[in-house]
Amino acid sequence: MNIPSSETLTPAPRTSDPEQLATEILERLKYRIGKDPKVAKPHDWLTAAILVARDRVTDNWMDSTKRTYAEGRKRVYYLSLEFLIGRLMRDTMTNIGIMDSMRIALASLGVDIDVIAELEPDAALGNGGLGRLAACFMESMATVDVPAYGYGIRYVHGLFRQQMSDGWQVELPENWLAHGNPWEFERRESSYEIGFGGSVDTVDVGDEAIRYVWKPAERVIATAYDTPVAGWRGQRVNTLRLWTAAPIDPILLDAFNAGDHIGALRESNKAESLARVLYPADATPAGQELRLRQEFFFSSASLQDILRRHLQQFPDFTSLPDAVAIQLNDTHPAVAVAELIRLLMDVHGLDIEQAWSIARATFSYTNHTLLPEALESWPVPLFERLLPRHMQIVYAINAMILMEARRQKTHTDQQIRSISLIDEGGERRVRMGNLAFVGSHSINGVSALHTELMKETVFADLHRLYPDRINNKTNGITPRRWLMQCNPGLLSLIREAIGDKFMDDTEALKDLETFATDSSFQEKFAAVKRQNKVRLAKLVRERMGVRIDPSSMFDIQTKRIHEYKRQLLNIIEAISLYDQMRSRPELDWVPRVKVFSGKAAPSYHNAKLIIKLANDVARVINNDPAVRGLLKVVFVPNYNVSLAEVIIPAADLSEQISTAGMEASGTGNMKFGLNGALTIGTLDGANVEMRDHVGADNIMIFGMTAEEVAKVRADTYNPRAIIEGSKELQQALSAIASGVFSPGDTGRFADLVDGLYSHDWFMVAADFDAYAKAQREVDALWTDQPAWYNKTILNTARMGWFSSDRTIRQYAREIWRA
Ligand code: B1N
Repeated sequence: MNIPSSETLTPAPRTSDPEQLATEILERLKYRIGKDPKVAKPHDWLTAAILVARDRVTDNWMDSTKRTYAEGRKRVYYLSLEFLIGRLMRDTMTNIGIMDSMRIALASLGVDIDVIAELEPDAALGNGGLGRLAACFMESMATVDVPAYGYGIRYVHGLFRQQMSDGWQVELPENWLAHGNPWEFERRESSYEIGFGGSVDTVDVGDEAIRYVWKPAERVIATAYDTPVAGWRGQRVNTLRLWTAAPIDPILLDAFNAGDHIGALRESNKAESLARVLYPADATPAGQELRLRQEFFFSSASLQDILRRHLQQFPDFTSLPDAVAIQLNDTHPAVAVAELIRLLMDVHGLDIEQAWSIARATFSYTNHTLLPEALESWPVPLFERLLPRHMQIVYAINAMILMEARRQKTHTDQQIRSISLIDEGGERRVRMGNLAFVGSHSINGVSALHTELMKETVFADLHRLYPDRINNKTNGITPRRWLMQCNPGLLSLIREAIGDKFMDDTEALKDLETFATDSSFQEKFAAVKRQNKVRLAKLVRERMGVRIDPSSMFDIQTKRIHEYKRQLLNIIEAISLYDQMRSRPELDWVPRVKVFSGKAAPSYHNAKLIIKLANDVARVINNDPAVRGLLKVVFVPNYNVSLAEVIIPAADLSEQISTAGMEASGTGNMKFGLNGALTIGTLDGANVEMRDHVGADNIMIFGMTAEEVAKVRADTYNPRAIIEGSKELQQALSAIASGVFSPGDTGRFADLVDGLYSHDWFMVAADFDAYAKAQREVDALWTDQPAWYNKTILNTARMGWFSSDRTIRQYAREIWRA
């Protein structure tokens, strides 16, 4: 029998006229979902529409894979514990160019695409910027034609849903797979065994050589699920491969038959717990055993998959670094360094020198934070118990590195200690950052400032030993999702003004510069902004019952809640403004709405208290007639990718106010700027480069520099003296402490207020006056609307460089050589 190739199964190039699409939708509805249109529910229509899009993507997906083989292209593997992809329907349909036809096709069947689009779950397999970056990178790698696989975990429950209960954050489980996932393909054949625990044996293999054999005590099976990721214009489609965990024996029948029904499922539960839930930690410590298990689980499965694919094409692994680049997204997959060496040595028979040099030439590592509490390290006893063979390998690598450092004679004992893979101060711990560093040929930071600080702080001594390895790759965002899809009004306006070139080359947005002072363009730009604000106001009223006025300035801070991001600074400034509005009602106050949104790590006490404070302050200010509606505060619950898509286009002012030196890059800052918001911010992370691109006149920078922060910290900072020297700040703090916002519970915010007086680690007091002054300058600018729009249009025009296409091209050229 002749087996048809997949080509002969591919229908002639499909047209995407609405009639054809409508026919396909009805086909999917009938044969894949088993429904007649008369009884189909909105979810069925959603699934049918997605299946039509997925089939079209699949044609290009297979072509892309074949092309990668045929052209002998290098493959890039992006290992990340998080992919915060959000909804995929609009993204995919836009990228393959069928969005408009789909709208018409569905309408002809009586279905509103915007209604069913809202039903698609928001895949929240990530916490914040790091996970969202991975998602933007996946889309950009497909767009700029880099053959790439994203590897991660298919969490059954993504990031928790946030609800407010009397202003406190409550976490509820998220269930994105409740209606199934029409995007993914299960790949039963891509399954691998993953071991934990046990012991290490040695076997004599002759010639005085020995081989190590790890005998794990526990084993689980990792199985792949693939989601196609289509780039802009749909030519390349890459793969997001997420692993799920299953037991080898789904049920222990002996135990079951002996009546132990729970015990019979214990192994099964333990295995499945690996892929059960995402750790809700964003730059906060997540150091439990299950986390290390997750890290090893997905690293090992991914490497086994990579090595198997390599051997299908090449005779051995000497060619691995030429054929493969593996990017470690932070230290979460750093154990892969030891696992690759184990696989090459123990399974494939290489010696340690060969394995080590192949590993280093293959891996590269991105650091995303300098916060000491977020730098991963594992207690040696835990690491050794779970991964005994990897512990040996870590010691072996460490010996090589420390010897190299000693030979160079440039490092003091203290410096040698800081290079070590083992932290010997107190309980011994494996330092995952050092492991990732020494196992990689490239170590990059995510903004220019962050990269310089990496060289000066956490990795100073490793940098002296390997001065050519640290490099910068400033983050970016995909302009498809974060401009073209989330802001259709602005998209049309820009196309009308400068044509479509920017849709393929975001930096062509520069052509808008000439319109920045054009009053008729300014009016249209303002009208688009207003429409977006009306949309947000509607959402706020529906979800929260609060009315906000679209003609007010929308002043927005959305991101994870973290002390270093200083939502507290923003709230205190709101309180101070409230004080002043009441005491000087005769002044021309600029109407403002302060919008907050973001989740706190469930175990992060102060972050949760900040959410409560925002809500308590909102209640008091919003209900005080003396304010006359000139100031409103809202905390919008459950920030996620789809909510961001509504909030960001509606911002007039973007708050990027972290303590200088602490935000590695930020990416929300870029999204707001691109969508025509003015930024008020510190010289931190990528804000510094945003100032360089948009021009210092078009961004409101305030506060201490990273250098000043470090200096003030070293010189015994005295926040109490600063607070006592600032009337506004002192008043705001005493309002909080005296229970103005927590009547009957004056102690509620003591941890926050006392923290400011006693240490103020994040320098809220030190920057307060500068921040308040900058806010009044923002007010003044607002009263001159042509000047305001001149600046915000220039922001949109000059933010093109922050496209993740640019970032990916830099990774491809300078790190991956792909
Ligand atoms: O990564 C983003 C940056 O833009 C942000 O500035 C940075 O804060 C963020 C442990 C993290 N750094 N570290 C994390 C996330 C989860 C976790 O479990 C750390 N996230 C960042 C993209 O570069």
